[in-house]
Amino acid sequence: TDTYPEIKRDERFSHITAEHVAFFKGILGKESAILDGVTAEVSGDDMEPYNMDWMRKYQGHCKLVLKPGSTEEVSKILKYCNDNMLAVVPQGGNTGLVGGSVPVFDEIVINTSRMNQIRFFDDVSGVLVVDAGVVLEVADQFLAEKGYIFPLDLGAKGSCHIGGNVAANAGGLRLLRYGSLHGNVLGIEAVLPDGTIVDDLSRLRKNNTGYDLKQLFIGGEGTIGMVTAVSIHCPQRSKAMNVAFLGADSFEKIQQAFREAKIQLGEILSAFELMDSYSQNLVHTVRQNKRPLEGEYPFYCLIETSGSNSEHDAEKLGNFLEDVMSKEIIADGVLAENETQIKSLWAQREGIPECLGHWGGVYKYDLSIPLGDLYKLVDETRKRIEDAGLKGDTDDFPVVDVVGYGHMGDQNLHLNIAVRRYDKRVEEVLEPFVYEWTGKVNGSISAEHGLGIAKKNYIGYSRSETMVGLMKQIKNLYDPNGIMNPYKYI
Ligand code: FAD
Ligand code: 2HG
Ligand code: ZN
Repeated sequence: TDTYPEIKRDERFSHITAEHVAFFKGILGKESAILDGVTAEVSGDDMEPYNMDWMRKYQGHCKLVLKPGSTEEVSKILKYCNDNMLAVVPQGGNTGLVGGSVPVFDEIVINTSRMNQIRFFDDVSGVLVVDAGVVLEVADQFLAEKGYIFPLDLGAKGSCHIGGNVAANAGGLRLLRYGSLHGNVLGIEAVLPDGTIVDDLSRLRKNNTGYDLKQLFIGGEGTIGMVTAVSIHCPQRSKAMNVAFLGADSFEKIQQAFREAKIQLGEILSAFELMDSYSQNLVHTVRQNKRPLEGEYPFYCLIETSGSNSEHDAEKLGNFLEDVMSKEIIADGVLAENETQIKSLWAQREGIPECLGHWGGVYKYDLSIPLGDLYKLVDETRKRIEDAGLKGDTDDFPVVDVVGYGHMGDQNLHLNIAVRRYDKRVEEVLEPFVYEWTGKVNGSISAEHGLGIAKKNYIGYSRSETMVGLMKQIKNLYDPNGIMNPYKYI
């Protein structure tokens, strides 16, 4: 795991005592709502899911996990923490990829897993109101029964919480079609560190009554308050879904295919995902599965359409495939013929993050880059790693491979460096190089994962001093004692 020797525990924060624990027990009542390693013995294994991040890269030293069951409980907890200078980390499914969801030192984890009720759904407007701890996939299954879909989908859907998604402003696989949470979230209920309940749980699509303060919590990464419920506009679930998997000889050709997909598939296009051969080779090595296409190509893309008429959409996608192949934009392609094939084609893309972790660790860079330049960074990074003699097939080399994939339709590259172990030499080759490069092409050093602790020192590559200054003012206004998710980006 990565440690941050340069970060010191902030001694303004209190150390947790038996008296504090007794207060929390009084609020929460139930045994199952508190994991108390302060006054009792708790095994490292029991604490680990709350202290260790998904990548096993960032590890905190929390000794107390609180699982409130209601907004009122969150309010009492936060007020007490604020009055007693106890630092906290809001946590959902702990699937975040920037080290933001785990403590750095002994901050108290406030986990939303017990706040898991679906509060309201209107099947005319598609408005859904849920507690922050509802698992994304649970909400989506609930909506599926009503003919609706959650406007966000991502590989961690089985464990991430909607509050966590909103706090991270997750983008995911269908942003191209359904847009960002900044547009879909209609309202938020949140608790400020002083215990104030911010009831902005509007169910309206339009509400131009002053500053739109809920936006500060979307992507706020738990630094100004704790989201306790979310109201969200959900679109109709398309009856028909079709998927194609294509291989191309260059990134230039993938760009041409994207252009054609937008022209020819228009309103039914719901995803356009990029994968390079290196990412697909690693998936194949780990899973030993049959590849979707016979031949191997430097680049692949997955195209999904969602519409109301399966035959019509299949015909459109079939015609598109024929057209791009006849124009030699695409070298080969396959169309899924049934649900099982749709799932297995998606697995080639969604499975990448999990497969890359197979060797021990991954350096992850989640970047917005203007499309024309998007893949150049992967080539340059691979060359730097090779020139430094860090990549090889045996245990002597830390780096397994350098891969690029991502949400092509959103100009969002996932540059991942799969490693056998975390190694300072690798990090030094990558940082600040990747961030400098991204800054120079006017990209963003975080497209959708946030800043957390991983990018806390690099915000300046994407935001001006003035912008960072304004963010600090907001942080100080909402959280004057700094107890909310300290040591992270702000
Ligand atoms: P956590 O990881 O628990 O928390 C994330 C951040 O939000 C932390 O800073 C935490 O302190 C804060 N937070 C959590 N809950 C609250 C709350 N109630 N109030 C205030 N702050 C809170 N991201 C994408 O954008 N697109 C993807 O396609 C994508 N795919 C992924 C695939 C995999 C396999 C994995 C492991 C992750 C992926 N992610 C993706 C990362 C993504 O951010 C998370 O999966 C998800 O949005 C986080 O939800 P969570 O409940 O796990 O939040
Ligand atoms: C995805 O798109 C996620 O699969 C994860 O955002 C990306 O692991 C990553 O770098
Ligand atoms: Zn992503």
